[in-house]
Amino acid sequence: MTSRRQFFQYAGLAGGAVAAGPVSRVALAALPEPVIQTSAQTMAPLVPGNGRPYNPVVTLNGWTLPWRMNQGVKEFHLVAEPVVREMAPGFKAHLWGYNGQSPGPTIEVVEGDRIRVFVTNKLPEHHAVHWHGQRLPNGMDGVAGLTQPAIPSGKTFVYEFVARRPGTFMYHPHADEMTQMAMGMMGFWITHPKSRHPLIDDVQRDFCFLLNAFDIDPGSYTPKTMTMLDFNLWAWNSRIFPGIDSLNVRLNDKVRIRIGNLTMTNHPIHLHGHEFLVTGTDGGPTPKGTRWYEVTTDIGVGQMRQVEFMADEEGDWAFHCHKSHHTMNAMGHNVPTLIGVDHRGLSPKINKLIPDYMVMGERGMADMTEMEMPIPDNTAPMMTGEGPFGSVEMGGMFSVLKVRKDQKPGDYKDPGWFKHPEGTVAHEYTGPLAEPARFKSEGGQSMPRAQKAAVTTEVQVRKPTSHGGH
Ligand SMILES: [Cu+2]
Repeated sequence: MTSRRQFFQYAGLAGGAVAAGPVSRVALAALPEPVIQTSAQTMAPLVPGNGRPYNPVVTLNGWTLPWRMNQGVKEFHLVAEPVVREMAPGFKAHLWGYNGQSPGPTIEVVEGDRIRVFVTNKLPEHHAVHWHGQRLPNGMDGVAGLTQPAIPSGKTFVYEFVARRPGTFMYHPHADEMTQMAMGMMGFWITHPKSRHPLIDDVQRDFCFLLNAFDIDPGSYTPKTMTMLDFNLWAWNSRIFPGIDSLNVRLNDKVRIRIGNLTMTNHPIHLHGHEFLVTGTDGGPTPKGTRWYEVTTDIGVGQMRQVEFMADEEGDWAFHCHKSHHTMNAMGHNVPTLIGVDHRGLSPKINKLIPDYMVMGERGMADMTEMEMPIPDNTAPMMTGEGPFGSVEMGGMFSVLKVRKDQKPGDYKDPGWFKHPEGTVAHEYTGPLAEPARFKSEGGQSMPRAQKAAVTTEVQVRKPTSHGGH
């Protein structure tokens, strides 16, 4: 457990965290006042002002919902409503969410807590909230039509249960689910252990975020909700790179990252420079004998994974989904590969017909970040993000783990770019360059084809310096 002094250090961070204050007897008879978040920044951890103590999490580009205690019950108030979410600087989306943001606020409770969640529906259609992964009375499971009537527009329903097992959970709609999730409705739920747990270690940093996906045409604001698989924006907590905050830790901190997948495909999440253990799933903490070190863990649809590692290598370490099209933002899909095609002379001709025509992908796609390519308003560039050495050429599900010796304990602030020690950065080799030695026979077949008249196909390789050389 974190000491009280550490709590104050967390609380001293910039952010909009609201501490729970005393509530009058009259007010307790009414609904808890909903807390609305207007910012898409990562908020400081919400230090528990009452109830059992715990070490709070940090929600990437998100926040934790304040509660009030009412005769021993933790009361929360979620408001389902249309929101405007800044997905990246310069790009806002019209989404549906909870309490002003998509995703909704993280709910943090302690094992054994009695919970009461008021859900007010301000959507134009009915709603219901499913508490994904929880042990609870069947009638509290939040499946519209099956375990409860849907919450009509304008009405408030109450959910009540005991947080029976510690772990990493989510909440999401279970009424017109495809539309409401495609619009960004979801949130994180963490149940902290009530005392020392043999399978849950103390950590110095505890992060969480949800994987979500949208289909928003460049230049527009509202997701296409009928999309089944072909989403074009891959997000962490409804943010896309370079809009995702970095994960800032102190050298030799033990770090936990909790991730839930509410997209319609799997995401192999990959961390550079460190090995991690999967210490928890949707079912709770994993037995120690089942843990092994990895640098990538695949998170299936509807699953949660909790990974832990020692941040013992200083630097700026990439942290991203390993599907390379998930680290790009919206783009045209039906573009043929043009690598190696010589376009010279073609552009001027086409430009006579279409003034803004631009050759795309002749040398690869990296040009897409460098060119001052005209894009519609309210659109995130396809590949972007200025690093200390140039463009990172990323988008979507990408962020950076920043490990620093001089980061203060409990300080989640961005320390800026890593200052590499002299002589530790890859650099140009300027010595003599020998022709590469090649095998006499390149390739070959262990089971050759029958000797028929073989037709030799001429394959030409164009190298960057060989324009016109063949
Ligand atoms: Cu992915």
